[in-house]
Amino acid sequence: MHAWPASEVPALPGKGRDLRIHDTATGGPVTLDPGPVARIYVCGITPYDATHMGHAATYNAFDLVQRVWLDTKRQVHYVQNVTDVDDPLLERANRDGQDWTELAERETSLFREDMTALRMLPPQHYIGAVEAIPGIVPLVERLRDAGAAYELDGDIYFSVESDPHFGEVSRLDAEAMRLLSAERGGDPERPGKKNPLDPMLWMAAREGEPHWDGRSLGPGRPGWHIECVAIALDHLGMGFDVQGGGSDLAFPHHEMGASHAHALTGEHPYAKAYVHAGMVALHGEKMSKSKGNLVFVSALRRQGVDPAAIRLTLLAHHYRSDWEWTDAVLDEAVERLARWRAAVSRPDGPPADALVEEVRAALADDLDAPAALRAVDRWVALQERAGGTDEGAPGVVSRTVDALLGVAL
Ligand code: 5CA
Ligand code: ZN
Repeated sequence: MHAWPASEVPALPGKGRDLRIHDTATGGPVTLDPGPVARIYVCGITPYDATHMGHAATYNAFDLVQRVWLDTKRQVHYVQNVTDVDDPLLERANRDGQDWTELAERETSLFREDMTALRMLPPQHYIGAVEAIPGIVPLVERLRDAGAAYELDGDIYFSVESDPHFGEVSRLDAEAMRLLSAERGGDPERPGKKNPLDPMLWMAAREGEPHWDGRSLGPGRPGWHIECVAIALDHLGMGFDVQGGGSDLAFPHHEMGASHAHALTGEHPYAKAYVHAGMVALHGEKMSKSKGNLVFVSALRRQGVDPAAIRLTLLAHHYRSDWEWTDAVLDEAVERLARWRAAVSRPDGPPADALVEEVRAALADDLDAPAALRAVDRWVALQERAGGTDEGAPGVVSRTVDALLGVAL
């Protein structure tokens, strides 16, 4: 499917820095050394209740990854999916008495509009689960034929024991895995499975549910994890640089995805770093579709909130921390945006060369956007207090904020 339009990324003077980022699989920082083309896969939305601030915060984190890479003069090969068929989507469509394909299309369009408004760089390949099915079926057949998958009443399950690296992404103990599996789309209680954690690869057609030709698998639809693996392997191949998503995807989604890919290719690793964004909460609880405690990007836009202020609110929080969306954090960003805009609207100002390096250094150090904002705040405060005579400075600040933070002043 098509993605959304890209905003221009201005080139900055000097040279960008290599990204050091926290990797869930090693539990510490890794300095990434991508080739001339950096490769990133970011898990996309399941298209209903989009785009809430939790979504926006997670996509903001991976937009920064790309901006740091672009600043090092690398190209970025970015792939994102849309889970446009899955249990929760079908459940929501049924609940509301609407056609699931219409729901998915409408919400995906809204997501595109929100991403455009927030100036998130688009993926080069934006792929729906449904359009990926012809590529998924042969992978499941291969896993089954290699003995890494088995049948249970017509459904096909992946055997986690087929991957010696299973568990290395999330590094959780068996009990924690079991609890999270039940919570996040797995079925550890189903009798007859070899291991309770084994995830479904192919679900045989159910009465009244959509299904597709699965060749030797029979009619059905794909499991969740194999969807992302099929798309990532097709467009990026093994050993890509970053697998991204929110922290709720570390287990089971990214753990299972890595295992599927290891079993399919015999290669390791699937991704060089597994990067996870913290959870945004509202009223003390994780913003989630199931609880319905959501603040939508589109609702704020309709109320006239500048998308740049929404983006500054996201940037004011470190991507790895869990944080709470409140009116106050948005108000602070609105005020900051106004001050920044006034400061760069003057013909001259204090020198800005050091600022470019400060913002670069902050982002290269595990995407420390709050530190980057503080650096800009310092320049703005100096401009407000004393001004300066450097004619190019306001332009340099404006282009730095645009190129590295995605905020147009
Ligand atoms: N379609 C799958 C991924 S393949 C999925 O998880 N979709 S989603 O719509 O539920 O979430 C999309 C992205 O937003 C995921 O990376 C998820 O981790 C992230 N996300 C969901 N809720 C929050 C939240 N409250 N805070 C931060 N990120 C969130
Ligand atoms: Zn995914």
